[in-house]
Amino acid sequence: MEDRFADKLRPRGLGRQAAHRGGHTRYADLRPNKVQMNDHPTVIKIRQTARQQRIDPIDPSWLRETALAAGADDCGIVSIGRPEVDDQREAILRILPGTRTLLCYVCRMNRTPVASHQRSVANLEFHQTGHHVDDTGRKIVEACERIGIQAVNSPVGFPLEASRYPEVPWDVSHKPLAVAAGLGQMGIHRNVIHPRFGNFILLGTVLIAAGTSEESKPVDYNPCLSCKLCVAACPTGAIAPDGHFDFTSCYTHNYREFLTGFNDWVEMVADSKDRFDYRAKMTDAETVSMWQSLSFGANYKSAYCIAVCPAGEEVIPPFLDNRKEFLDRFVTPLQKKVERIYAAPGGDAEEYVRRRYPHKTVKNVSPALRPDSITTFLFLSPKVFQRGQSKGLDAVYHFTFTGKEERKATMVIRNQTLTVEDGHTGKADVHVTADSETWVGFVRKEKNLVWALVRRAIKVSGPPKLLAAFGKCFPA
Ligand code: B12
Ligand code: SF4
Repeated sequence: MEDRFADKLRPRGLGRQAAHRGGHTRYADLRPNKVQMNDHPTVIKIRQTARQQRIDPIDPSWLRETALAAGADDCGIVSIGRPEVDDQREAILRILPGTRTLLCYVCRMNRTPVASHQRSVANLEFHQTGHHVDDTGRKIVEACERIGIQAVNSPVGFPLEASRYPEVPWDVSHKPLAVAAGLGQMGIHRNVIHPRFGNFILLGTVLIAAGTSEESKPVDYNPCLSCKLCVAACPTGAIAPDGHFDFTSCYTHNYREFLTGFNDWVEMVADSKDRFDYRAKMTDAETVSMWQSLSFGANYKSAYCIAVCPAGEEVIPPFLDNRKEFLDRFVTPLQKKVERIYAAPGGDAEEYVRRRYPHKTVKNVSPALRPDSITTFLFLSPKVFQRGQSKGLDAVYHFTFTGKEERKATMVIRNQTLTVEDGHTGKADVHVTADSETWVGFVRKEKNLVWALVRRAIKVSGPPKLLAAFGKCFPA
């Protein structure tokens, strides 16, 4: 009975030897033999049709016209050999082996909705433009496939390669490629500013497995005016006037309902004794917001840095005409907004909001960016390091990890900067010797430090105050 059913499913022309053996169909058994392949209708049809020539190299003006027709507002071309691609080349070639050209493009966002203090309005514009960027990439890929060229569009942001978390979960970093493609320069707020459209753009990149004869050069000036309105508007203090970007401050607030912000919420639910305990931790509005993010796409909490930026030829006129009016219209409403700001306890953002925006409420949450190995501990440390908390600290920490992951590393905290190096360098002020799994468990708050010290799974030599000062730089 089973065999007759399998016979019915077998495409015509396949040898009878393709029957199940011992319950498993072997792939080799399913292949048609050569005579049957020659008789196959698809094979006959294709052999009789004149095949389109693969066009390589591609005409650069065809690429540009295709990108604009697909929905891009501007585009540029970068060859895979360019030095700006050095740190991404390997990842790009893993996605599309044979990539020789990167077609970078931008899609404009409507400025007034992005500048709105209503999150629903601004988020809709971010999401819709994000979808438009992805659609544009798909259409470019479709056009390339029609001329026999393989191409891949890289997501605007999400989905990410989530399984790689907490290591970098994306492969193509659009910003440096857009800069190489002459689509703008990064402003003090780390977003790419287009000479005409300003920072009201989202970026896309299509990887193309063919060459082209021309490519773009970076814009020879930075459209950023250094007006620092982004510094003034950011509610978390993530953008410093000196150009330092505090990843954790931005991520913990703006991405509260994304990625590990979501992890933290799940753990809050899991830790709650009952509904009343949960309600003590989360307001009804926050739960509704989480539901909204899950249903309609995760919503950003701020992006004020983009909203207030006056750079770009099409954006700047009202700023040049009347600065005070520009500030009153775009910056002040965001500064005055009464809202909840998510911040790591004891981190730089918490301090900043309490000092700068006393009318905003700080809610302490964990960024939940935690390592799962010594490698990810060393990788993530600079991302979560809080330079404000390291003021006055000048110390060298040597780590010796034993057990599952044997590794030596040096961390130096000096001039409010953290550097991480492999091996032991310089003279240590503090030496930590730790079983690698115990250390990771301690950083993840799964293992108790006192218990680990008593059991000698973690040993510390050096002044305890330097160890405490170290911990203060990494609020969790
Ligand atoms: C990671 C990321 C972020 C991070 C870090 C941003 C940053 N400044 O690098 C966070 C979560 C903070 C973020 C926030 C925002 N982002 Co974002 N983001 C990205 C993403 C996925 C990669 C960024 C990147 O390439 N960085 C450059 C590399 C070279 O930076 P880096 O110094 O090596 O590493 C930094 C980060 O990448 C991060 N990082 C490093 N390793 C890891 C590992 C993990 C697990 C995580 C989570 C982060 C992380 O820490 C570093 C410190 O800044 C891109 C999409 C993409 N695939 O390119 C969008 C992108 C950069 N984001 C964008 C936008 C619009 C935003 C927001 C406005 C979101 C919003 N709508 O509210 C804010 C703006 C914040 C700001 N002022 O920069 C746009 C920028 C458009 C433009 N005009 O330039 C992009 C290009 C998306 C797109 N396709 O258009 N973003
Ligand atoms: S997205 Fe928000 S928190 Fe992040 S830098 Fe911009 S204004 Fe600040």
